[in-house]
Amino acid sequence: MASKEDIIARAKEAITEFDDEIAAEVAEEALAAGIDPVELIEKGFTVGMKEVGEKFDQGILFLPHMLAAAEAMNAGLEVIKPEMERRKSQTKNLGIVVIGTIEGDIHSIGKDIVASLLSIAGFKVVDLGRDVPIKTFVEKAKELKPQIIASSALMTTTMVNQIQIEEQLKEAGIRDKLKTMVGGAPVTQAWADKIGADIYGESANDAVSKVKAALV
Ligand code: B12
Repeated sequence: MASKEDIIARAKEAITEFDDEIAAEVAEEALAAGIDPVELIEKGFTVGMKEVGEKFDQGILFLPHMLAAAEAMNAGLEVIKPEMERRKSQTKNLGIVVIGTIEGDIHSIGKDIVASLLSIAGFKVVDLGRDVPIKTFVEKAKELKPQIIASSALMTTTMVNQIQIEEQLKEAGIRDKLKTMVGGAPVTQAWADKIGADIYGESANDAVSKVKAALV
């Protein structure tokens, strides 16, 4: 049987080669070998995605490549989903997290992973999807009274909209009733501090441990 390192390396390669069939195949193999699906995502698929992003940045790859890489990643995640679901059912409800990709931004893969890991960790996650209007975050905060409102931003041009979440929650008079969490590739702890967000999560695992530290 292939080693764990080998399987994880092939998961990364499936993304950089835009191969959805191999991505699904490697995911099956990883599950059969008992590899932690979270590790497969973070050390394999995500690393491949980052490489594709860097090459896009350098003008070596183009938009169709990013799309194909995203499709390959989704094919791999699809295979892992049932195992993630199985883990979920064994946990209890630790609180409500409302999450979405910020207005103007359609990147959803990272947000989906964060949502899925929070859910496995025992939180009730309400996923608003992508390109979510600021007013929807605020409406859902009023309606569901979550402990956390989390937003994902993958672009420097859309992360500025996270300021609006802070402001509109204040205007609605509910900012002190919940905690805000921000994340996404261009988002940093310094950005979170600057806009007054309570929690910054660098990765899905980081998000889970910080939400737990804040609430549990
Ligand atoms: C895949 C991809 C796409 C796919 C998205 C498919 C999908 N369904 O999501 C497609 C092809 C559709 C796409 C489109 C575009 N993209 Co694009 N895309 C990417 C790429 C290559 C990877 C993103 C990704 O999925 N990474 C994998 C995931 C797992 O990582 P992640 O998102 O960072 O998430 C992790 C952490 O950040 C964190 N996290 C994420 N969200 C959250 C939220 C919270 C609350 C927390 C705590 C943590 C957290 O946890 C996650 C897991 O560990 C990035 C490159 C990059 N370096 O990010 C460019 C990138 C983000 N895209 C970019 C651009 C420019 C675009 C387009 C504008 C291109 C165009 N000309 O049309 C459009 C966007 C249109 C729009 N309005 O949104 C730029 C943004 C530049 C900028 N301004 O900052 C990037 C950086 C590429 C580049 N180097 O230039 N893209």
